[in-house]
Amino acid sequence: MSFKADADDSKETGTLADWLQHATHATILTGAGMSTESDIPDFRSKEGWWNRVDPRTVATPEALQNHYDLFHEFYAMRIKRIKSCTPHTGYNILADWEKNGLIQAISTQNVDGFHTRAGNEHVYELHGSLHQFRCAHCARPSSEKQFLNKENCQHCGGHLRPGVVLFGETLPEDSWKASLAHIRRSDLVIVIGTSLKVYPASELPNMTEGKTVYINAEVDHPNTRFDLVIKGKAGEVLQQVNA
Ligand code: BV8
Ligand code: ZN
Repeated sequence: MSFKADADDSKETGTLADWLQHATHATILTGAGMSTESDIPDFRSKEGWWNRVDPRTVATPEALQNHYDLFHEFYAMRIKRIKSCTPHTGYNILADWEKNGLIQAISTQNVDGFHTRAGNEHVYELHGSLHQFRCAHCARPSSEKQFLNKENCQHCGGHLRPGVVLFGETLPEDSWKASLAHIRRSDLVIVIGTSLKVYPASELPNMTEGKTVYINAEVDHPNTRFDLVIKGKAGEVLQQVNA
């Protein structure tokens, strides 16, 4: 059975509040839609990055290797953008939920580090982070300043890159394993602001026997995969669940 509701429909947010109170192990899975209310664009919406830039030209190992200028420009722009943004109220709510024992972990596809910044401690970054840097050649760590200045690696002269997972690269094993473990033992999984189009993170909601909830701004097809679907903006829905 699947319910559908708008953010202003308090029945559905009330159902989620009830499930949250009764869950013994709850895990959150977030995507780029969690950060649009903080003014960070997502990827696949009308205003998203992939409607302006072809991901193959900027977010693949081939781009890093063959078009470093474009690759560097794209990531430098995003890093600078994040600096002028801050986590919104929805982030603070998720941090409170963890402090109060209502949720146990957050797995995120986001690379902005906002969950940690908002105060969550059990955060698993499935697609890495825009706050870590390394040499693309020898893998030694470097700094944000070196990356933004477009310096080369001090050890081998290689190009520097942010610690994000590009298309075709494998996910960090520790984050993936921890996410799987949390989701497998969860009796409640809440998926927020993701199109679920990117493998293997897209498989995570299928790996629980617990209740599943989908909170997303666009819900265009009947979503039988979830026990509860709430159409709305992440920040607004979370505030209503908390009310
Ligand atoms: C892997 C870089 C094993 C980091 C990103 C065919 C060819 C080649 C590869 C593949 C293929 N088929 C499948 C693959 C695998 C590929 C994949 O899934 N591709 C898809 C797209 C077809 N996956 C991989 O390559 C992964 N690795 O599989 O390794 C392997 C290795 C070698 C060979 C085979 C297998 C690596 C995946 C990581 C990719 N990295 N970007 C960066 O620059 O950030 S992906 C990119 O998408 C982002 O990183 C992001 O994290 C990720 C997920 O996107 P979402 O977060 O879901 O964002 P999206 O915009 O899509 O959706 C946002 C939603 O929120 C929307 O629905 C919107 O309506 C909603 N929304 C907006 N605002 C709000 C809101 N909702 C609520 N409130 C709001 N306010
Ligand atoms: Zn190097």
